[in-house]
Amino acid sequence: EFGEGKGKAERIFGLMDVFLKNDPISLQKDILDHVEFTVAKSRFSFDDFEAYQALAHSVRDRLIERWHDTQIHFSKKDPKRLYFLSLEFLMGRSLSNSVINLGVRDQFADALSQLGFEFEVLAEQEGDACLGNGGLARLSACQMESLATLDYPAIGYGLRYQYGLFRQVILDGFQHEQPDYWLNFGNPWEIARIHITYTVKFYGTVTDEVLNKEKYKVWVPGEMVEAVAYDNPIPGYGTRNTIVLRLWAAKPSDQHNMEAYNTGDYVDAVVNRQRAESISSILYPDDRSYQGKELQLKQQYFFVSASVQDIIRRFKDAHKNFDEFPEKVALQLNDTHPSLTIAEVMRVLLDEEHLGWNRAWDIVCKIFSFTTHTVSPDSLVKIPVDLLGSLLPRHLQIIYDINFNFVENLKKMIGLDYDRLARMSIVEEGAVKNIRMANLAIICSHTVNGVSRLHSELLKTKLFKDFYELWPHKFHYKTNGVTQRRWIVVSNPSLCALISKWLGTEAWIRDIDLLIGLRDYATNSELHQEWKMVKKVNKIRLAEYIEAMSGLKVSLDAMFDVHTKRVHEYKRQLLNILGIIHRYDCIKNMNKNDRRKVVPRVCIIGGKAAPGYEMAKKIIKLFHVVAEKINNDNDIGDLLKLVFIPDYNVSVAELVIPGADLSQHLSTAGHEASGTSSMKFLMNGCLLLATEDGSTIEMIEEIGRDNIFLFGAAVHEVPALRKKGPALKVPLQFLRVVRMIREGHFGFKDYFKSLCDKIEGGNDYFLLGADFASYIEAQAAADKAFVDEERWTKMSILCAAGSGKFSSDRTIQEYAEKTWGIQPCRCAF
Ligand code: GLG
Repeated sequence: EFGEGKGKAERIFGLMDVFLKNDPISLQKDILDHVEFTVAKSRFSFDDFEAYQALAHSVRDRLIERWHDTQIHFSKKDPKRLYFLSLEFLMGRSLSNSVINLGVRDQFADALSQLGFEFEVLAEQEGDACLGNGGLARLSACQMESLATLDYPAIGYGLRYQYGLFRQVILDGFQHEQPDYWLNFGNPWEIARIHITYTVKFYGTVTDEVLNKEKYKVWVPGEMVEAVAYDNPIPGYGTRNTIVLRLWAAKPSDQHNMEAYNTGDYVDAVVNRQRAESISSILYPDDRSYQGKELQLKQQYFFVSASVQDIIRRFKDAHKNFDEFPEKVALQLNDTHPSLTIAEVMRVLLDEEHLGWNRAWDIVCKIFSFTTHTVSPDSLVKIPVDLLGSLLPRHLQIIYDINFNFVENLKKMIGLDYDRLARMSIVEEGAVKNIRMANLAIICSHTVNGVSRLHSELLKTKLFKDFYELWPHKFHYKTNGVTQRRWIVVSNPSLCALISKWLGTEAWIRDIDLLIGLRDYATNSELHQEWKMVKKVNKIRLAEYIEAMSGLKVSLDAMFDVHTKRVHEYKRQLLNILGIIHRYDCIKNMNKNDRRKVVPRVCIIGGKAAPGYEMAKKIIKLFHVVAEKINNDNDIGDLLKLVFIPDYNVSVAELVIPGADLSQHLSTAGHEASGTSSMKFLMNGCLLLATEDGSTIEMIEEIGRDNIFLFGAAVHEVPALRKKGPALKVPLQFLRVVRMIREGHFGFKDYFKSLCDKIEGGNDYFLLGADFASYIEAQAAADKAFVDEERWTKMSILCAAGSGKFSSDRTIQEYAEKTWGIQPCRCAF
């Protein structure tokens, strides 16, 4: 339908090709057009960055085309849609992933080479989109890609932060944070939808109004801000379906404070207006903790309100009333951050759609599902009642009403058990009254998912025990997964080609279970040779990066031992460092003969510490001082080299993971809800050294105990070990390495005192001392396996072969079938 009758449609079709063409000449023409007209450079003179921009725009054209087709198809079919709400998405780079998923990687590479450019070189020009902190945020990105690939009708919603996660700079071994103003050079991967805007209200008062003899609440806001949509297309692999991640940016509202202009305070009024934009300006850099700042709450509500308006607008475009809402809408809350969505949907249905409490509540109970990513009560969002009441007065009323009904019902079910009632109430009493967003989410969601089997057990027996006992049917888990498109096809092209060759098909890229077929060749010597070659190529790539970054030359014969993730006490990077000191100490005390038997290692650590997290920052500094000492010790040479990779992010991970021989996952058992980097390492045939925590337990089942180096206390042993306090026996080697730090062997004696105090004398909450001996043993076992090349290669093949379960395709399919009730809706072009 083109509005002006058929003639116009025909004219348009006559003017343009139905689809963009992907032959080399058409691609070159497109790229050059973008050089000239988008980048505004002469097509006779442009550099790599400009070429990248033009290339990105040519790819974007193809994304837009498919996305339009997908939209039209979805509108026609009107399927139930999934709305995935998350405050964090760690997308990384888009170019390589897009061309692979569009199936035009080789065509673009050919077209570019004829123009004198290399695809790989241009791809390196792209910066990362770091709109998230760590695992949770990257998981959202992987899941969006799987949703597209599996043809599910889904939309992601989030915030378009102007400053992504800080850039980590290391000066003298200390972490410094620099702002990541990532939009400086524009972002070709987003489409600004300046006509899709919604007004978001804050502050103000609630009044009563009567309409047709019914009483309604009316919220008169004190501040209004505009939300503008920025769409980021996400193409599926092996399908035309392209879905969208819609990120909201805050802009000043025109309705804002007209008064100020009229009173002549023009300059002040404009400056004030500008402040509205700060809502979407910055991503909070704290992993697993909630700051409770007003701006953070504003961010949450801003993104929630805009998304809900968008969802309801889309629904109303196709439906006359709300009867079908639960059959057409599934809302996924990614952690507690978007929980306000519940109160917002209630508010809209009550105050704007006038459905009445019972009908609104009935709808709300059918549409929400909630996934929690934590095991720790401290990570659950709590909002002080005073703050919520001032910023969102109507929402506080609604939450109180939901809570009143809930507690009244609960009393009927469990009696007057006041302790339990207090624990389960949405309102936390105390010196500061708080709203517990997790309780709100559990009460109003039909399903509460954990992110691994162990995590779900811990939710049921600890964190949400009271709720589990009340509603066992609500509690489920979907073990996390990662997308093999990014984590093998994009990041490890040589392995990708090798797997396809041996399986005789590329079908595993969509159907990961086929990887299991590699098991048949686990002892095949020809595959072994090729497998080792692939690892070598990736190690060379990583070694070159290390040298370019730090000047350090590392030996390719050494075991590349990698420990990359956010720096946290529970993730125990400190245990790794203590293990390294122990190794160093042992080598120092060996005679020449024994030194010859040492397996050379390159120990690589990377990861950011939250800016206010003192202890994590000390751990980073400790690694650097230890590295300084060891790397400059002539006795040691290539036997042990330490490398810190600064500013670890998605694109760096794509380089590091394929080049790793061994990777470490050391969380104290019971602290890592799932862990997802381990899945990426596993897919790339990297062996794991790990505790029995999070999803590792399920990995053991898939690859077998013999193919992983396990150590440390199991979850059920942890409480008893903690209870022992100072009486806990720790090995002498442990005491010795801690003493070396304490006594200033690596310098900075005073600075590390508090760190040493934290792991000695009964203060060792994360049980480094208790797990030390078994950690050292597991490391020795890894050394032993590494020198037996044949065994190591077989283990490596079996790791990749057994990694199929950890694809986000599997996770998403489970969510779609069991939690969201959505069906694939494949665009049929
Ligand atoms: C969390 C958890 C991880 C988990 C990830 C994705 O700490 O264990 O793998 O979410 O579910 N904050 C996180 O990154």
